Amino acid sequence: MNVKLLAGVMLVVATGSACAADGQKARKAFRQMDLNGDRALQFTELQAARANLFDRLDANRDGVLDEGEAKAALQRVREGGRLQMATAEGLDTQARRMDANGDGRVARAEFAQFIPDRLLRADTNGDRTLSLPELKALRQR
Ligand SMILES: [Ca+2]
Ligand SMILES: [Ca+2]
Ligand SMILES: [Ca+2]
Repeated sequence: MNVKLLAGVMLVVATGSACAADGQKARKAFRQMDLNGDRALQFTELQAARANLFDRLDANRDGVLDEGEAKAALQRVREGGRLQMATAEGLDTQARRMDANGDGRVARAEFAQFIPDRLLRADTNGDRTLSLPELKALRQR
């Protein structure tokens, strides 16, 4: 299993929706993820969104993302033109962090719990919530 490839896919797909370059798309993604409607993105809301995303990517529904599923997702990311972002993220480190038990596969819980470094850093006041100003700063970086 190519965990590195998988991590790249996951990063772009998940962070891409939260900070899409296109403002309208970003707003729509934000409204979908902001479950409690407080106009801020709690990490718990992000994790719920990632669990949903996992279910979309897990084509054979076995609760684990395999290489074929990762490649299919990567293909979609490529078409969306977001690949550059993935390569900038320090994939090795992120991949190791996502595969929490180190068995070389990414299970649904591991995937959902994982918060990409980019988003951890964006939470500048450390309250595990991304406020609108914090998200805005993220998009400008
Ligand atoms: Ca919220
Ligand atoms: Ca699967
Ligand atoms: Ca915050």
